[in-house]
Amino acid sequence: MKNPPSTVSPVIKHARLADWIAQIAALCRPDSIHVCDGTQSEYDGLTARMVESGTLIRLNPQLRPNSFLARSDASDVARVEDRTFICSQKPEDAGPTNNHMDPVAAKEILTGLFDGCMRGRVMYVIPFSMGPIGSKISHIGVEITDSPYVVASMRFMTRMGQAVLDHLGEDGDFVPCLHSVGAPLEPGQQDVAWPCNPVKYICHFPETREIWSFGSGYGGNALLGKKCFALRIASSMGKEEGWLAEHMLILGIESPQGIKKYFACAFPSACGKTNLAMLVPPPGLEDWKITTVGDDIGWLEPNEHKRLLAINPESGHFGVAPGTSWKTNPNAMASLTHDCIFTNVALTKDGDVWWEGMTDEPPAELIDWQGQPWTPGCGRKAAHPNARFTVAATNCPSLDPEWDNPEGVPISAFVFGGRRATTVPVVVQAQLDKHERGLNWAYGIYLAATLGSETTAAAAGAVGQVRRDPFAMLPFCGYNMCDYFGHWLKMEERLSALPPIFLVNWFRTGPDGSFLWPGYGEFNIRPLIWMFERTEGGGGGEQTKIGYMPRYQDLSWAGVEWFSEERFAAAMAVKQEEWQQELALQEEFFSKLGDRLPHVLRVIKSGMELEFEC
Ligand code: SAT
Ligand code: MN
Repeated sequence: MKNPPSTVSPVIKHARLADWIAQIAALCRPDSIHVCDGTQSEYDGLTARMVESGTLIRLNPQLRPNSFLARSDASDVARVEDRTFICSQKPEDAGPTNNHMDPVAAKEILTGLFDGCMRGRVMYVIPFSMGPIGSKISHIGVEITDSPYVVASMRFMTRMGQAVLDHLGEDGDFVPCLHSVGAPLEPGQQDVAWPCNPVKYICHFPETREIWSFGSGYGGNALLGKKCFALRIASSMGKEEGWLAEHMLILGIESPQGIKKYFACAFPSACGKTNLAMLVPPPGLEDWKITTVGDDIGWLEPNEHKRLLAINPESGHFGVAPGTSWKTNPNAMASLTHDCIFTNVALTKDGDVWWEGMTDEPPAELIDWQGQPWTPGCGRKAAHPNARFTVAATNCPSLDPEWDNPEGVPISAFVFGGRRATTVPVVVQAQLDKHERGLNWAYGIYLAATLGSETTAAAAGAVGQVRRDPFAMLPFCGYNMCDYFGHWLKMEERLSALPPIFLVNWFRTGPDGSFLWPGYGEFNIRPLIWMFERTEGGGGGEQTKIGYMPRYQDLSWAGVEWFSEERFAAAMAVKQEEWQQELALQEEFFSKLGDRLPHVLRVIKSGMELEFEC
């Protein structure tokens, strides 16, 4: 080892963990090693050093106490799906929707890239728990990273530090998560504010439960507890062990009578999950209460009574800033008033933050997300469309009292939604009269499996194209998508009561391109209330070709009497030609999935083709 690391503290009593740290240090050759204890003073020290080095800008403490702005490199602003790999032994276990790499070949390339990659830097060791420490549903990971920004962010997003080490004991299980920005410093070389590498690899080894991520410092590429562990590796753990790791927010909904339920809702990235999870019931419906368990990921497991219980494995929010305002999401705005990190938003003259949609009128001048002067007419966006905030869940006023309960919360319904300008109505329940229990479960899985959505800025690449995003898990399923559908189908045997499944679409537009449904804010309480009533055996509606749908009179319009029956009809229309097209697109997707696709999904699709005279 060229640069022997300095003292390791806290002391690691776990032999396998100590070995792994030593092995990675020998490979990456950092200047020193820092094992994170997760304390506030550690965080304060890290952020102070990042302010000194230019990675963070301290925001005006009068306006935004204990908060910081980070500006990423312009090339490192989102998840890189084409550089994300599932490295299973057999390519067919990664399946047709994932990039596959042979695990031995991947390790060889990665070992080459990690060789000496932390020279001139500190190697941080972050012990973290996904889920409440000690919960039966939780799992532990250890991330090694050379990015202090990642350490600071992981402190919000996970339970991390000494308590996790204590829980690990001398031989507890953990998922090793290795990360480097891939930018070693030569002696005397000046660092940049956001080091990263044009070469990127985000590799997952489901069989050995390891993650290796190289080259990016941004979001899901670098905060390895999130998409890499809590979705890709965890989905494959759940397949083996009989539970589910899902791209789902979890919200609590309480009726005026005081009946409380929890819904698990899956939407693709940047489709308003945070807004839905933090919804504030509008005037006329303030007797209803919505509370937040999580805004992005849910781990769901049947208990000994075959009841489905869920935890949010995260402990913070990494939310999309643009579009977030006191109008669209007051709870998020309240969360962001102190102790948070913003990435790639604009800086105001008085040292505060701004992004598109935060206020109706933009400030007269700003510094944009790349550090350039900005004025309203300049033709550029002030914040990057995938600009983010990172904040502790405990900052959120709508936080559910059970959010940290190690037992989890019982799930009463599943909601799946995409961003679709046409075809898909505001809300439909996956329930067809002709089906029995098992087949209606399978029908719900069919609707989730064929979910389509327009792409967003959350991933690098073109924005606005409809792609199939089954269960909103396309970029996050750590194994063969067909086997994943099979795993969901099998849950039927593992559950005594099957939560009803709903499909929703907040994004349908009229002929002039404007939204028929008023976006993804408080308005969505109306379908939520109808879904709540359905779980209670109520909720009026009618049978249609695609399921059970509310009529105009079945939703509450309290406070928004201006929303006409005609407009509702347009937002709910199930059109023959659109569904014929939709089924043709689904066929394309099914053929791509190949012959591991569960037969029942094909049978259901054929039934739909008959209905729509394809
Ligand atoms: O994957 S990220 O955590 O960067 C954000 C997302 O896509 O939801
Ligand atoms: Mn997400």
